[in-house]
Amino acid sequence: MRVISRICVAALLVVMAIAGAGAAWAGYGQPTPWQIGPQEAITPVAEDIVTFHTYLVVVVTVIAAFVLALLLIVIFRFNARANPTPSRTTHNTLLEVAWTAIPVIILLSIAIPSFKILFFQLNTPKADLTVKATGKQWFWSYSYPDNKLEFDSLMLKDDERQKRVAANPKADVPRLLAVDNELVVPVNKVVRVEVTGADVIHSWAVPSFGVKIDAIPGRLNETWFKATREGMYYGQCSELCGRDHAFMPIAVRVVSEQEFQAWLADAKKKFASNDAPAAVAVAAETRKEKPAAIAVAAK
Ligand SMILES: [Cu+2]
Repeated sequence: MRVISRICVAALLVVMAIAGAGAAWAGYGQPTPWQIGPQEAITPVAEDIVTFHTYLVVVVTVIAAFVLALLLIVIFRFNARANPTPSRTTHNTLLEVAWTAIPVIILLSIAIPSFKILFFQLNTPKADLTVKATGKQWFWSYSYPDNKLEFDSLMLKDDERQKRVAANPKADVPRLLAVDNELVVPVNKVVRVEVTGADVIHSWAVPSFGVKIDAIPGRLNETWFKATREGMYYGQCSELCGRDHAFMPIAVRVVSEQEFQAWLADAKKKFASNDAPAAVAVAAETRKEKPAAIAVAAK
């Protein structure tokens, strides 16, 4: 028994060291080299998920160490050479009750916090802002329904990233993650995210927010987050959706309330002027086509 408890304690210490180091190496808003833990949590939901994850790592490590210890004892103490005349003992009521009850208790200790986090994730509190993310092959469209604002968010190609760095050497444009138009949200505000797909199933996921939800055509899914720290947070489409699945990143910029209002005013002008010429051109095109149609009908 002493051997078993020693192995368990040693395993626990290793896990705690790894979990601690994992937190130190964890990426801030994006993955980092040698990162082994989850990305840094910046929403209440993500914090709960990371804590639960650490707890699970401890549980599985202790169980694995315990089973390994039992196996080693059986291999070395009870092999044919060390133990030539085996005991014929069968049934031990206390042991049988214990090996039924203890796993049940372990499973309950996992299930209860797990369901708590699920309900926390799924019940959207009163939202300060609603945004809608639509997954398309292969980019995201974002809209702010209360502000009549809509735009597309496409991954920056390598030459576009180089151009941005040339213009501003401090620009942080991580490969395969940086986009042309980020989703911008205010800090410390509850943001409701409505998620849908325009063609096939995509998935809107941001690890630092603890958010991952499928974008399904014909269905409006809902999730929420409350980012407690300003910064850039990246995610990727997390449902295999076709050829460029790997190239439709999600970039969310969390800013102060004033910065958000300023961005909103700018964005309304920027994206409105983008749409207007197209609408005018389509209208003109329609007008041009009419005489032709009439001509055909006359023939
Ligand atoms: Cu996708």
